[in-house]
Amino acid sequence: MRAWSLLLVALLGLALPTTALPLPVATHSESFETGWGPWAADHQVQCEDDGTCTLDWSLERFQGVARSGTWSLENHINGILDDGVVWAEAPLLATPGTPVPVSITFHVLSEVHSDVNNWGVVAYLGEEDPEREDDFTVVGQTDQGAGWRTFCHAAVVTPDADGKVWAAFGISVTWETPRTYYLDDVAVGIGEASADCAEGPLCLWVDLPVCGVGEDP
Ligand SMILES: [Ca+2]
Ligand SMILES: [Ca+2]
Repeated sequence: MRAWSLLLVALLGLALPTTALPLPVATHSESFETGWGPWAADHQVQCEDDGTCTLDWSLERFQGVARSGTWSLENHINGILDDGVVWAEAPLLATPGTPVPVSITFHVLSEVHSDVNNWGVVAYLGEEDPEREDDFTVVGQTDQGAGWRTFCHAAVVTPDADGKVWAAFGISVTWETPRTYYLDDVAVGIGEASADCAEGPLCLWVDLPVCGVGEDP
């Protein structure tokens, strides 16, 4: 290339406005068929902070109830304390210090439709490891119908110096009873809010215990 051509290219480059390219979308999906992937269990109950109680809870992979495949997460909480949140959390990676839209979509199985005794479905997206109930957003309620229901949440997150974006989803005690729910098919989109979240939570009514199209009760 001649020298004048190189100069022209350089001048054009200087003259053209710089347009920020859209960030690539990275989707992290997990169905818990072979393990936890990047996810881990965590919980919080207020009275554990002062040593006056211990929350009776578990969050474990479970085979036999699933929205897809045969495995899901079984979330059990004894709500006798009338308090407590149990969740799965994952540290994911994005560009350090650059604000990025993030979305999370997941599914919770309610075995019955009930107008009372509904528990909170919660989610978190942020730059810090979620440790407390206050970190979470209530994105819906359980037992709005029998079957798997889709829940989602979206936020703009500024990853920390290591590029970490934390995502979490779980169940929050509302009534003083033991309760078990199943959670499956979580997807976190980094770089773009998902269409599901843009449109709000969707319902998918299914036959139990494995996903299939069913009747809206
Ligand atoms: Ca699964
Ligand atoms: Ca945590």
